[in-house]
Amino acid sequence: MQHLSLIGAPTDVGASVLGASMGPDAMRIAGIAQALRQRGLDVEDRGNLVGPANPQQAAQGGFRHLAEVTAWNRLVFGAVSAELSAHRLPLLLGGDHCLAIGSISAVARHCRQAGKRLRVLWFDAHADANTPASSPSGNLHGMPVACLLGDGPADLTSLAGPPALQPGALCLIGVRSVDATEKRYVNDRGIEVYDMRSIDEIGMRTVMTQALQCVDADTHLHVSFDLDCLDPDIAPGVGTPVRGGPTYREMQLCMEMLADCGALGSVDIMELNPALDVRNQSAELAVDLLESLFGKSTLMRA
Ligand code: HAR
Ligand code: MN
Ligand code: MN
Ligand code: MN
Repeated sequence: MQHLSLIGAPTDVGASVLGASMGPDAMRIAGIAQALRQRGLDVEDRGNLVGPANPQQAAQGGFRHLAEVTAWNRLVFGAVSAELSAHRLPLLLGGDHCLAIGSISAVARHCRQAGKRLRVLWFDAHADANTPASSPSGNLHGMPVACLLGDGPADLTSLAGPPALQPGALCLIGVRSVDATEKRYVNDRGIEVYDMRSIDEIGMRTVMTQALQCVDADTHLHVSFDLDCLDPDIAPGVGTPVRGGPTYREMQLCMEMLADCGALGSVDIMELNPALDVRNQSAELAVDLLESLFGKSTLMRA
């Protein structure tokens, strides 16, 4: 039996648009724990972490709310580390995407200790690869990719000691809103990216086959899912929607292929903003996709 722990991180300190702080409870209202238990998983809901409020201040030195973002990421780092040590799969309920710094730093340290190779699939409309020098907004949810690669404020780049990720461990999927500085950052480092154009051209099946090519029995697969990756027609409850994202069927296929690869070790489900949602449909969609990620299939498969 797979053992799974839900960790709520109710904050929007890394974003401009308020409301992602209500994401964890909206996913609970959509029945996340019950749905995953129906899949035969042992699910513990650890409740919500308690961290600092959002001070809603302007950027200073290139970023907003560094102290609060650091405090939240330390909490997430501790909570995710505890679940990994207990051989449970942490499922982080965001909260804005800056919190992936804490979760992936914890996963990276766990992999170093366990001698496992880490693979991170980052599903997002955005590249999240700004640094304080390049960020147009100062919002730290636009910088987690760079922080995890070692570029950003030291408080955030060194949560796990050395940088959490090497560029080759990372793969971005679904991106379609990338700042010029981010484009250079990603290309200079040779990061594997499947933007919407490549999904259009080669199809989601080939994208996922390639993204999972290096995954083997010694790999810990981390899925960091920013719900704004999805087309806003089906997932309106996000703070920074961008038109032209993957369809429901494309994302279901992604989740099913991830389930089949058998290497899933940890998950972030981020940026759900119930204040912008329509009758909790984005939360319900997130739960639906998670069911597929944890093995729900239409029919028995050989
Ligand atoms: N690239 C822009 C910035 O850095 C926008 C970031 C949008 N936020 C996210 N990221 N939801 O996934 O401000
Ligand atoms: Mn383990
Ligand atoms: Mn993001
Ligand atoms: Mn995004």
